[in-house]
Amino acid sequence: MSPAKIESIEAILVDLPTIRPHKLAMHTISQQTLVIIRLRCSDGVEGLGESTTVGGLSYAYESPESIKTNIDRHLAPALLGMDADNLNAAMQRLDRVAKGNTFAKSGLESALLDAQGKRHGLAVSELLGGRVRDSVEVGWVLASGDTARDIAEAEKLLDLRRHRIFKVKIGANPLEQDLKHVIAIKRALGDHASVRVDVNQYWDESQAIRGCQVLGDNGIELIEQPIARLNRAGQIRLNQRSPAAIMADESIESVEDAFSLAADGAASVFALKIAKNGGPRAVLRTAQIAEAAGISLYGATMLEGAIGTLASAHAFVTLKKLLWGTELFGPLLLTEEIVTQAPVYRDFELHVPNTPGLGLFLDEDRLKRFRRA
Ligand code: MUC
Ligand code: MG
Repeated sequence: MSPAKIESIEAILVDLPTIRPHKLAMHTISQQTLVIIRLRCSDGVEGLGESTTVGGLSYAYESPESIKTNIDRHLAPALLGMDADNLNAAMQRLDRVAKGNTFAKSGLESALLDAQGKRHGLAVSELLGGRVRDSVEVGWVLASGDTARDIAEAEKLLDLRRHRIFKVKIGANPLEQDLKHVIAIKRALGDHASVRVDVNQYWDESQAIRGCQVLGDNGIELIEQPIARLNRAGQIRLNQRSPAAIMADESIESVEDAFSLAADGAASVFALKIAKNGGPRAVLRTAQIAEAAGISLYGATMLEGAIGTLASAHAFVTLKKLLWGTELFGPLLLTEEIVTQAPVYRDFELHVPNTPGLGLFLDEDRLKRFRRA
């Protein structure tokens, strides 16, 4: 039998409301735009992927609309007619056609993996070499902007046994106000929870020196991207002096970034995002760099819906160590689902299906209702 070919690729924008405003330093999210990829093959198999970003153009250099345009105009045409099972050939062609564009490439790589898994009856985690666990711990992000509301939200989620890791979004307010906010949350939750922060690059080095010291002294375990990704020398200095671990997030926009951060000693934890590396296989290359360099790992998100979340999770369950857990909570922040079976969250963990592909199918009625006209 001749090998299945890639026959068509569709990138679909889907606008879904969030359960509450989600306030990051640079942008408040009250609606998330998913970029869903449908990749159809000549044997009738369809693969699903997701190329979602956060906050329009305020977080990264690609917006949902530019991701869709670049897929429609440049990336999809380059893949049509190729062998659907040959991911090496497909991804190498995309790297020739497009510099960067890791969000678009991540959705396409995920869709190829989903199709391959469905075709051969294997879960994506098995295609990636095999899982060493069936579930991953999932933290929650406190980002209502209000201290009392964040504490009440965290206490409720602890009671429900849904999350015991909380990342607090800071950076938009004056430093001392943000420090008071985080310390109040940590005092209220005590030893029942791990509390971390994400500054989204909003401090300068002088603020970061004080911020990291005070937060570290008050039991905050992890400080994500305190200063600008471009200030590499500052990141190295902070990583040497902060009492709390420093995690690189925005600093990693490619596997090569991960290598140079590791070589420079600019972080002791890496946030792994399939979207920032170019797919589930690409993110595992970053994980391998980290492992070789003695850097620990966190399974991060771009607030994807079910498809991108499970594409990430299938990669993360193959890792030897995932010391800092994950934040694969994207589907829980959305009020609506566009797949037939929502991902399963139970006892602080996301349970990763072991059925073919990603283990998901689209709900066509819901997709029709929420897709952008
Ligand atoms: C980021 O900066 O980490 C991930 C979780 C969240 O709340 O925002 C995103 C982006
Ligand atoms: Mg971050």
